Amino acid sequence: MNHLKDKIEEYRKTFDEDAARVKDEKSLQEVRNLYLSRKRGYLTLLFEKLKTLKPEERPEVGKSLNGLKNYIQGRLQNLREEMAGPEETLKKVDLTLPGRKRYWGSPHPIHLFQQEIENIFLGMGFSIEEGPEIETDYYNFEALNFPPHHPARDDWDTLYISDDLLLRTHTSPVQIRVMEKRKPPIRIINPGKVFRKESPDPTHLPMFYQVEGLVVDHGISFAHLKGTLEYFLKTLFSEKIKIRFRPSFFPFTEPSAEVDIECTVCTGKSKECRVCGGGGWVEILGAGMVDPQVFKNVNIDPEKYSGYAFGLGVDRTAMFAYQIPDMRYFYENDLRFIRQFALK
Ligand code: FA5
Repeated sequence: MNHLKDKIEEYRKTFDEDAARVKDEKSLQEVRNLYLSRKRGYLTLLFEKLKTLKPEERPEVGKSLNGLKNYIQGRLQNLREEMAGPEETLKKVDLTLPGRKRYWGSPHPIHLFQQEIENIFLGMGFSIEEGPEIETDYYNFEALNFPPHHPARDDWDTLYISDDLLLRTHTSPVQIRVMEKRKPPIRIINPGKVFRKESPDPTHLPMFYQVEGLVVDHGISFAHLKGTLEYFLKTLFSEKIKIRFRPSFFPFTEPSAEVDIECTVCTGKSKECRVCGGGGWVEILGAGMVDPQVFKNVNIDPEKYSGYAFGLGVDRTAMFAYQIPDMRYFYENDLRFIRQFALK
C-alpha cells in the first residue's frame, strides 16, 4: 500500500514538470497519453494495482488516485484553453442570448405613488406637514370631536399602547397639530402611516398609508372641496374617471362625504368581483367641512373661518390606479411583482 501511495505522490510531481513543458497540441497529447492512456498510462496502471490491495486499504488509496486523476484532467483542460486563445473562447459564447441586467433596486411602489399624489397637491399650492405615528388619545380622538366612550370610536379599530397612547388610526390628528401652531390661511397635506386592528383582505390592511388634506380660510365652501378633489382624481387617474360623492358621517366634519371611484379592476362588469363585490364602485377617501367644534378646540373662530378636510387611502387608491386585485401584493415583497414598478 505504501508503495502505491509513494507512486501517486511521485506522479503528481512529474506531471507538474511535464505540464510546464507543454507548448503545443502535440506535446499536450503526449503528456495526456503518458498519464491517462487507457492501455499503458501511468494512472491506468496504478488503478489496476489497486485491485491487488486488501479491501480495507482500497478506499483511502482509491481516493488519492481519483484526486490525482481529476487534477491532471483539469490542468490539461486549462492548458488547452490557454493555447486556444480568445477566438476559440468566443466561439463557445452564445452571443444571441439576452444580456443579464443588473438590478439596482428602486423605491417601493407605494412610496412612488405617494410622491405622485404629493406632486399634484404641491402644484395646487399645498405644503407638506408631518405628524407622529404614536399619538395621544386627545389628538387622535378627543380634539377631533369624539367624546370619551362615544360609539363613533368603534369605527376605528384602535391599537392602544397605554390608556392614553395609541398607534394613530388616521392622519386626521395632524389637522389639530397644524391648527394649534398656525393660524389661517392653511393649505396642507400630510402623508403617513396609520394602523388599525384589522384582518388583511384584498381591500384592507392593518398598516396602510393615508394622505390628509386641510384647507382653512375665509369663505371656504363645499364647492372648493369638490372641485379640488375632482381635479386631483382626474389628474391622478384620467379625465374619464367616474367619481361619486356619498353622504357620510365623521365626528370632525359636517357635512361629511365619502368619495368613490368606479372599480377599475372590473369596471363594474363583474358581479363576482372580489374588489367591489359586484357593485362597480369603491371607496377611496373620506371628506367634509371642518366641524365648528374642531375649530373651537384649536381657538380658531368658526364665525370668521371655514375649511374642508379629507383623508385618502394611498394603498387602496394605488390598487385601482394599477388595477391590482389585491392590496396585500404590495407588502409580500415578491420581487417579480415589485420590480414592475421600478424606476427605469
Ligand atoms: C378616515 O380615516 C378619516 N380620517 C378620513 C377623513 C379625513 C374624513 C378628513 C373627513 C375629513 P376612513 O376610515 O374611511 O376615514 O379611511 C379613509 C380611507 O382610508 C378609506 O377611504 C380607504 O381608502 C382607506 N382605508 C381605510 N381603512 C383601510 C384599511 N384597513 N386598509 C387600507 N386602506 C384603508
